[in-house]
Amino acid sequence: MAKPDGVDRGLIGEIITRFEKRGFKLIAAKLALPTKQHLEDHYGDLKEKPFFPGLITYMQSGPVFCMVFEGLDAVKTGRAMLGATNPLTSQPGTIRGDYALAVGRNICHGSDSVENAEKEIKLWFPEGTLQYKLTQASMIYE
Ligand code: DAT
Ligand code: MG
Repeated sequence: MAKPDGVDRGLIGEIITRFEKRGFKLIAAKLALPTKQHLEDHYGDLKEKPFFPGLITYMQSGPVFCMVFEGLDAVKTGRAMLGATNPLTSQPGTIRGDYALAVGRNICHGSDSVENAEKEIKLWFPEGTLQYKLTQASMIYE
């Protein structure tokens, strides 16, 4: 997901491009203005954290762009492409390491486990995702 700062800073295309070029297949995408309740469901495990109210305010400060990418080890590889949560420790070459400085403005979200990815896909895309074949699949996978 491109967070409101990622959308505002014109980074939707950059994020999609990085995942596309890596070989991942986009199977769902949309802009959304989530409600407070929706974000509290999304970040339910962080409810007790001191930064939680600020996180929800930030996440409601503008539209987010939600994406589902499919491919080999998509969760683990996707997290590596995003970089560490705090951009100050994100490696250069990662999305956060190239475009962000502050942990509370880290421009993107990525599911941290397959289980959470499944939950988040259901939460953000109740209408489901699209299944199709990339004609280049045999050039991406052996
Ligand atoms: P991630 O987004 O890398 O999965 P997380 O799930 O631990 O990280 O936290 C969700 C978001 O909350 C994170 O992207 C930015 C914000 N956040 C995390 N730790 C924070 C902190 N110490 N201070 C401020 N915001 C924080
Ligand atoms: Mg997380």
